[in-house]
Amino acid sequence: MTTIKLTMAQAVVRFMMAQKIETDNGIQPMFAGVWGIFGHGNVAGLGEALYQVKDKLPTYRAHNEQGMAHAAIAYAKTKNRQQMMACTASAGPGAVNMVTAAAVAHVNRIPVLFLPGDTFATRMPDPVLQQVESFQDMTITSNDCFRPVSRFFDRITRPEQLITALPQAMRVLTDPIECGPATLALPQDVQTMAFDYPVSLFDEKIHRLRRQTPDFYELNDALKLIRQAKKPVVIAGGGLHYSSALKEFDAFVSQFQLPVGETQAGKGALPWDHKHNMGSIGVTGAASTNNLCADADLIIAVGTRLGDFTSGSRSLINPNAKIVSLNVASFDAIKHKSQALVGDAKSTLPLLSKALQGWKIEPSWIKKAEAERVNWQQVVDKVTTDRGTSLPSDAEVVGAVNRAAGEKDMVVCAAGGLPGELQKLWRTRYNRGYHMEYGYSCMGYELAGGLGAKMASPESEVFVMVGDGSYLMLNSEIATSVMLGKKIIAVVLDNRGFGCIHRLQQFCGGPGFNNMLDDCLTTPEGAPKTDFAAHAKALGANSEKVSTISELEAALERAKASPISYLITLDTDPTIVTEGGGHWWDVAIPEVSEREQVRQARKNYDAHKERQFKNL
Ligand SMILES: Cc1ncc(C[n+]2csc(CCOP(=O)(O)OP(=O)(O)O)c2C)c(N)n1
Ligand SMILES: [Mg+2]
Repeated sequence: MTTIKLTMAQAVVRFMMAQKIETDNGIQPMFAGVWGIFGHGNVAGLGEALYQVKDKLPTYRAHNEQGMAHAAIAYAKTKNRQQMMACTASAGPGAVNMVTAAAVAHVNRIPVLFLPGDTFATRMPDPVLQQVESFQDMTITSNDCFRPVSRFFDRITRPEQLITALPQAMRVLTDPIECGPATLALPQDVQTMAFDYPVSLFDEKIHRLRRQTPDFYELNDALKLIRQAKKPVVIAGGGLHYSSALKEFDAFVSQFQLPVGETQAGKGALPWDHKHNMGSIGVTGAASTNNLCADADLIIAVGTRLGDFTSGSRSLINPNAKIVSLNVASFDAIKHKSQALVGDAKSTLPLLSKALQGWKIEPSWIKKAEAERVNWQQVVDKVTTDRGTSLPSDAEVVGAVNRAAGEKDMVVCAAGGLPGELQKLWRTRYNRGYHMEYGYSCMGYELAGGLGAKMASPESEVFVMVGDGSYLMLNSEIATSVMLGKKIIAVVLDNRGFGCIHRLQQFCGGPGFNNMLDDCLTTPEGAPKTDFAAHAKALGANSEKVSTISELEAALERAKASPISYLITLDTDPTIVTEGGGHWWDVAIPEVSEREQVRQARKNYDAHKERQFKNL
């Protein structure tokens, strides 16, 4: 056997470079690059190894480990999981800064290879700087925090362990079902240890993303249910994108004239003006889709994990409706007592199209759906039109940004009031034009996510829509976007606080408390007015502040013309949300309280819980 003497870190890097993914777009390197913030836990080992290959596998320096991992997630999401990045951070705080992002990747099922440095396997210098030191278990390090939020975890305590660990990590990253973060914790001493690795370990490996066809009996059971239905609704989930099944999906819903509701992750599966696209579904759903769900006799859920926002906390879908859930993961397919149809969407939808030939749904249902769709578009037109007031609503800002966005442009968002407004109102023109992290809805994803999305889709103008709260939580990757020449356009909606949580608090019977800056403990002068434009300028971006929607429209044109990242900030009204559509969301209310408002809210809550109970 031919061998090559490499350090463990050199072997990790060499192995990564040998991995390729073959898709309809040809063969691509699996890893487009590595994000890294070095410290003593990775600078000498992995840092040295990455330097050697820097011309073939670029290393990108970020400013915050969570931010860089958000960028890696957004990159892989934009690439439909067909290409990805790795992230390395130093042992201790640098590594743990990535744990939240690992959870984001886990919930959203996005592949990221995490390579945190770890404490010495030999334990000779213990406690090394930044070692947490468990009193009762010497094997615990802070990297154990990655375990619950990784789809695969290993700690490489001997260099030869890579021979079995690396292929397993690649398996998870490329498996449509298990896909998510893979973490290899790399003790700093082991990174530098040499081993005679078999040369064959580094042979080019071409991965293909597995396409599962359905089980014969399960398919027949699903077909039986579908054929009986007269009033179906289809849910379009994120799995459609990852399966590259959009053509097949369009063919399926067009053939049978099926109304479609989009989840946050599924949005863009059909263009907004597609004849059968009813708009969004669920808590932040369009009235069109939600009205249909209340009356439907069958839901065909495709590639969705049926989260509470989609299902209206299990109270949206009429309890008599049957559910057929087509999903690559059996974990998701059996939810809500569904008839599971385990399979890849691209492989399975054509089988349904063929086997269902002759299936006719009620003509009045098709008419009703069309009327609902037209009505809903009128609501969207109305709320996204400039009212000419000095304090615009989020919806008006969404309208202005949407009008400024071109055919191939993208909006990126994650948390606050905006995800709801965007899901209802954003008119998605192309399939990757809507990038919402709403699995974990992690504040601080937006700006860093925008950077990753831009790196994956350089031809797109990337509009990051972000609230003042999320901006203040994590904004450092603006500097990275300027440094790398990866332009984003950030639009900051400053309503002076956590507007959506304030509204939720009031809905739950609470007083204004600790959400809006005016309701927080401050000095007598009050909370400072953050100058977001000056802040972004200080990080190297172009920026300006505007007051009205027409000023915003002009500023967006300047932003598009700017060669570097550009931030526009404006004050917005925290009280206005789009009233049309929407649905109840299960947020638990205290059973006893001294506040009458809370007692009232609880009554309302109990009534909804009854409805939810019927759907269990
Ligand atoms: C990391 C993180 N912390 C807390 C939350 C809970 N949370 C959701 S939205 C929100 C407020 C967001 O404020 P802002 O970005 O200004 O948006 P707005 O609600 O004003 O539209 C909070 C605290 C979260 N989603 N993520
Ligand atoms: Mg806010």
